[in-house]
Amino acid sequence: MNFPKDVALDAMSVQLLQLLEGYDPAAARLMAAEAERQATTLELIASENHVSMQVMHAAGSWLTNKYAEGYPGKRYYGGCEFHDGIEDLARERAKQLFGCRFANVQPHSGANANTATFMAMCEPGDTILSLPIKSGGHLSHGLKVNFSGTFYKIAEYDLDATTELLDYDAIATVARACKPKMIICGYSAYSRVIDFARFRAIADEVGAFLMADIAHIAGLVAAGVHPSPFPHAHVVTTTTHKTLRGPRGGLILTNDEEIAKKIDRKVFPGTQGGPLMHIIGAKAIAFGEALKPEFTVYCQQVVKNASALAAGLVKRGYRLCSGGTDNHLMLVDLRARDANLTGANAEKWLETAGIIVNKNGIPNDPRPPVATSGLRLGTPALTTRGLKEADMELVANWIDRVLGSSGDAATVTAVRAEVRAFCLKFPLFH
Ligand code: DSN
Repeated sequence: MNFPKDVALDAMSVQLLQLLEGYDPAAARLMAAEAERQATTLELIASENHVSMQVMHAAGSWLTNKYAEGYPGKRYYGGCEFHDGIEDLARERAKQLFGCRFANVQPHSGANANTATFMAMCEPGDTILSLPIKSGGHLSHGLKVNFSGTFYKIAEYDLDATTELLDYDAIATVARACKPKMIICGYSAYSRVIDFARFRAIADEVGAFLMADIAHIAGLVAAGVHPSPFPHAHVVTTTTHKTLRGPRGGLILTNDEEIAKKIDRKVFPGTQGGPLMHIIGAKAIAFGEALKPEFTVYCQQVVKNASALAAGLVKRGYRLCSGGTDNHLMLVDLRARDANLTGANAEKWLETAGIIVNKNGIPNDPRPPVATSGLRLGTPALTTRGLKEADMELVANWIDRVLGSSGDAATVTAVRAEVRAFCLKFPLFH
């Protein structure tokens, strides 16, 4: 395998590539290239992270071989003894992590968790109140082309047009008018603290359920760095692979026994068949990691790094939506730096320089989603690698050199070399 000598790989990954080299060279080449890409680029996509070696290899283990439809103690297949143990371990750790009574660890993804939750809490045609995707919501919260917007009547609240913050009085007004069956809070591109207690007060006033989708901030919530949706939300959904730093997957939590029973039925057999037991095994290990004191320190550093990166960008003339960040991400309005700069160009130029980001619409963005005026940047992955506040100044500087030069080829090449050398000082596993 022609793997670059200066990129460190853990022993099991080396073995895997060696196993594949003669067996399936096409797959081996692509997997090696991806390992190198991750090791030599700066990952600033707010919804991504680098899992530990243990979580990564558990996700590729013999647990993948089993059908375990049903739940621990009530399976539709024989041979599930140890799978029951694994799923129980994941459930118990999830409950401990979020301080709640019930956990379903089977959703294959966050969108699947939301599908099962919608089906458990509402009937088709019921009204659901949520923030639209264009303002930082999520497609599974009611986008027309998604199941949520197809089978439910979606009412929307929006951010305040001036402050770009949640306006709880305005949300209450919309809720009184549309009388939803369920209100959704929790977002994909909102950089401020969410007041779950206030949302619950609004839900109670109009007789609605409150669903909190904490996919982005789950790690911060588990670590106590962002307020918890419990005891306010009736149901909490999340992914497990963002700030929580687990394998790709979903999770549903609640304190209510009746809701928990409905959720279980709607995950299986309602919307899924056999659970991905290798992923549930990896979730158990990741939740165990998140219960350790080091994880709290990690999440605190994620937030400190986001503040430092935000300051570095503001200093260089960028505008941050809502004026800043309280969590792991920021939404950058590029037009303040250069009126012609689009998110699409910024994403492309930065990728060539080894800085991985995603274009993102900003509130009331005049440009279409394929262009956008913004970038969404997050610090979970960089913090996993060990970067600290001082490093954020370097990152802001690299970003600005690339964007300030409008993607000039010589500048991008120079930054790419610097980023690669820098990344090699921060191996993915340490
Ligand atoms: N696509 C995810 C994100 O990037 O935020 C949400 O599902």
